[in-house]
Amino acid sequence: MGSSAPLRAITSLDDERIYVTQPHLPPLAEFMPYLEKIWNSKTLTNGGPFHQQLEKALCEYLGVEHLALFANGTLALVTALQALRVNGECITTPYSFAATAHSLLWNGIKPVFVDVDPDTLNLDPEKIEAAITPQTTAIMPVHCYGHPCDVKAIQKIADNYNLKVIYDAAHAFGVQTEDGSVLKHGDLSIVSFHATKVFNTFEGGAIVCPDAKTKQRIDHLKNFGFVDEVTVVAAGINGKMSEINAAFGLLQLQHVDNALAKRKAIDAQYRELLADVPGIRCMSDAGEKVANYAYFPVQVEDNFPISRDALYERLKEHGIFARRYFYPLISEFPMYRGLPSSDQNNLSTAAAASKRILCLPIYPGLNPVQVERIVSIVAGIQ
Ligand code: T4K
Repeated sequence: MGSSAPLRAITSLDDERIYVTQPHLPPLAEFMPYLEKIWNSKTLTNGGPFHQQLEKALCEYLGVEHLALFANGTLALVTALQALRVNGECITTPYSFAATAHSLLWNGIKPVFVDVDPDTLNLDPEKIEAAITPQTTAIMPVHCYGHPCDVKAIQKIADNYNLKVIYDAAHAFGVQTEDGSVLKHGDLSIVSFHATKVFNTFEGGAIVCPDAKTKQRIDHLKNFGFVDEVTVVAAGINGKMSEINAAFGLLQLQHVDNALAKRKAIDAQYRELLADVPGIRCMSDAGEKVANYAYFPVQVEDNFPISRDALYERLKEHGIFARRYFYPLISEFPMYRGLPSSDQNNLSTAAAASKRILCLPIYPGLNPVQVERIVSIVAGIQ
């Protein structure tokens, strides 16, 4: 112990720290019966009973036909690309989390970045066509912050050029448009159940697929390519969700509507309180019928007294840890910087957004007094 650093003093600031998100957790006692079942059965993974039950329950809850659970959303993305045999080039957005483009590199696919729409910050369909080459085989849009992409326009382009569409719907759990679940669009959609997401299984994710045959192929791919004890049909990976995560997901599903309602109330409170703050613009929704309030992004405009980064720092001084999702752009990371499509001139809307957007804390446990406190700090800046 002698040479270790002194314990950090516990200050009143520590007590009041507010992070961009905090996972929703049900009462621990409610999870115990699930754990007992796992302990008794000794079935820990490889598609056990909780895994099967959660797949079924999520299909019903989300209003989709088929779904394959994964250990996380990134493995789901990597596997979705394999399932559709995507190769060559894939058009995607630079305004996302690193995992979106990384899943392409893991498959030896070249990402081609296309700019985003200024209102939704989703891939701009009007700019996709110009980026298509003979090597293009797919489009990977992101429903950023859970706001749906222009799915009709994207599908039209995909149909015209015979391209696959894989939606990175990591943020879009439970989101519905006029046609029902947003997860039904494209060839495949992937969702994330990471601790920071609206529905979490600690770590987790899923691929939503349109038919049983595709799900079967995905199930093989997430289990090393095994079809049976002696038959391996592809160089699959270990992407399976464990029984603990699946059991936890079943319990979480019982609480998710309540958690979403709390998010909705926080979103409404922010919008009301921020309406009169000059220079802070709340992002409008993108026409979803049912939103999930996964994030609360605001745009810090020129007439706000300080820059987005200065606001981020100022909030931090008050113990409020907002996040600059998504700064830097993926195209600015070293492994993508050299690509022709990473040229900032092609990505001016995404580049501007990455310098102006700040995601304020939103999670079911955030109370109205805390929201007021956050807004009063923002509003009080001269
Ligand atoms: N595609 C998109 C568009 C994505 O946004 C993501 C993930 C993926 C694909 C990949 O899905 P997964 O493979 O992750 O399933 C977080 C998450 O780690 C990541 O899942 C998420 N996107 C991304 C947008 O956000 P960080 O680096 O911001 O996480 P971190 O650890 O800084 O957490 C943020 C805050 O949340 C912390 O300040 C405190 C709180 N927190 C976090 C964790 C992990 C907790 O209170 N408890 C926790 O256990 O990336």
